[in-house]
Amino acid sequence: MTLLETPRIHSAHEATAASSAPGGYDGRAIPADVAAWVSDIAELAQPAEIHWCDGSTRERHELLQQLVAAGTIEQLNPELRPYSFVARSHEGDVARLESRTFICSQDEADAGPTNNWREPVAMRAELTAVFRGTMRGRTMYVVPFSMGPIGSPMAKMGVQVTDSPYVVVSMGTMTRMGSAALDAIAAGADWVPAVHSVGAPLAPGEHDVAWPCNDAKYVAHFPETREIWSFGSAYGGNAILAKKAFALRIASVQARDEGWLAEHMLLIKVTAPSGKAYHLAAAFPSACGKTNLAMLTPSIPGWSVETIGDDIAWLRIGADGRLRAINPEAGFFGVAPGTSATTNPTAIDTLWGNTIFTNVATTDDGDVWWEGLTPTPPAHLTDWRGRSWTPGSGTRAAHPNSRFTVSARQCPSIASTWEDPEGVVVDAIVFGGRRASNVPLVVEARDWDHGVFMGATIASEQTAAAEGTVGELRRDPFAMLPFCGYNMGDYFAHWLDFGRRLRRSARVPRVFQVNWFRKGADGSFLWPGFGDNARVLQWMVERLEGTASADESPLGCVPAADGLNLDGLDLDDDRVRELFAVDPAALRVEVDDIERFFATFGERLPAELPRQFELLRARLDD
Ligand code: GTP
Ligand code: SPV
Ligand code: MN
Repeated sequence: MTLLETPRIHSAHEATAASSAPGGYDGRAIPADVAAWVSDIAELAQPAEIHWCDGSTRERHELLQQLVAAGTIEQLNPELRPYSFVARSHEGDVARLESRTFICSQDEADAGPTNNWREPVAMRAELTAVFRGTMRGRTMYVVPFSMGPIGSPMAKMGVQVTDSPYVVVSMGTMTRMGSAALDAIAAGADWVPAVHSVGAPLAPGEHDVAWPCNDAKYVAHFPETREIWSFGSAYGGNAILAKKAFALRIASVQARDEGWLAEHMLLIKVTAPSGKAYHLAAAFPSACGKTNLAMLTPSIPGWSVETIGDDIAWLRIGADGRLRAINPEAGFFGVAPGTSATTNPTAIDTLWGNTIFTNVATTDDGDVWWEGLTPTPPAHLTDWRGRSWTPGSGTRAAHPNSRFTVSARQCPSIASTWEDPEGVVVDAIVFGGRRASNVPLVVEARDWDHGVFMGATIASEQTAAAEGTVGELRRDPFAMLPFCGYNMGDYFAHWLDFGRRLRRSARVPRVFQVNWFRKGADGSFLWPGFGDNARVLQWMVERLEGTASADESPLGCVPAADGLNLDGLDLDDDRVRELFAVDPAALRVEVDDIERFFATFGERLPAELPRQFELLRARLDD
């Protein structure tokens, strides 16, 4: 391979020689293995320059200025939305691409039936070809990051290289990014390498586009060597590789090997009127309500909910034998549409400033708008594509997967313990999905193994978070379908085994299943949702405390009559009945679907799941 130009490895310290900004690099601080890897990638991708990110606010400021100059982002009106920006992506780069997400394990069976497997040697050859020269004319940023508070025994390090400054600023919000992470690596921490390019090399003098990307896209994972290679997209989980690629796909493999869990879960602290606090971890598929539950403002007096995380949780059995969890992220990459002062006032407060919005609409006075922000849209907007938009045009002003990127520190409901290096004690685990029919508002599992069956059989209507047909029902076990880095059958076995280990410890968390999205015959949601979901949290807490009674249903335990606090809610008895209705005939169709789904795992399906399945079938036939 011939190099057009030998990349010059310079330090942030050098780059900002006039400043005495702390955290700059002085050659010595760069671990040799990181330097060697960076230089290998540079040789392949041939960037014009290399920039080692120190994570300083000055560096962030300079990158934002540069992104404005390049037209990638536009600054919003500082009086309405201080120090905030809107990005408009390429129209073909708006969501995660599951069909281009690959698990490249040596053995196809280790990727399992739910993943796209690619033979690793062939994939390496393919990736080498697409990455050759792909950063020409661009700067390659080296982005060291920590998932979890630096110094936490549960934290893990990574280094991403990327030629997208938009991705760098996103990583700066979503992770603990910069020299402190590199120092932890220099001190001996393991790190996961992640290579990212938008796949749009620039010829000398060529004018850049606002959102460079490539029609060919890859998000490839090598679980055995713990590597990530992503090409062609700058959007969300395709490009912010610390998030889904590392903290879920690679981390799930690490978790299997090391005896912990890496999950697509929010984490909250719920405090009852008695002052007693409980922690819940809840897994819902993409765009199914994690951020909203994480920031919930209870509609019932005396209860409070504090936020620890809104998308990913890492759970392990602590030294005290309790189940403990951290949020490995440092920010929120949240769904904009539907977020309003009524549905999620905490998110609205969080987004007051210092926020990057992507693919939302903008108002004529330089603020943001999306469907659901206000009951009626402003008379004129610029839509997510950058075109003039008026109500009644028949198009959406904001893209359905438009998002905000904001620091967790700005969230008024953030718990004081959210960065506790030991994690918080988890009292209950919740599984949910978006189900118009069949699935009741809330059900409690009979025990851990039944809870694993609930998690394994989650189905949900597809949302705009990934490509595909919105509304189509699919199995999304543990809300991890797009995020489990290994054979999902082995993952189920790992959960069952984790339960056996928990049973030997002090206390096994309770497991629940919820569905905020059941619809009535008229097609509207039966349950008001959002702040009223606190009523369901109350029932869960009372189950934990042993004060709420439950009735048996074929699916598990449901609130007894009057068990759910519906005070002040205008919900007639018929609706409540519909919310909890169990229709054996419809569920038998569902059971057949589960059977077909389980069959795809062959001998990798742990025996406990068919056993749970037969129990369910028998209960439905009773
Ligand atoms: P990812 O970031 O993709 O993982 O999504 P998420 O699970 O965090 O979903 P989020 O909380 O952002 O919600 C997605 C959409 O569902 C938004 O449009 C919300 O307004 C809507 N939503 C959330 N909670 C509820 C609820 O209780 N009821 C109803 N009807 N809609 C809800
Ligand atoms: C999801 O799709 O579950 C997300 C958004 O949280 S992304 O980071 O793009 O994966
Ligand atoms: Mn998510």
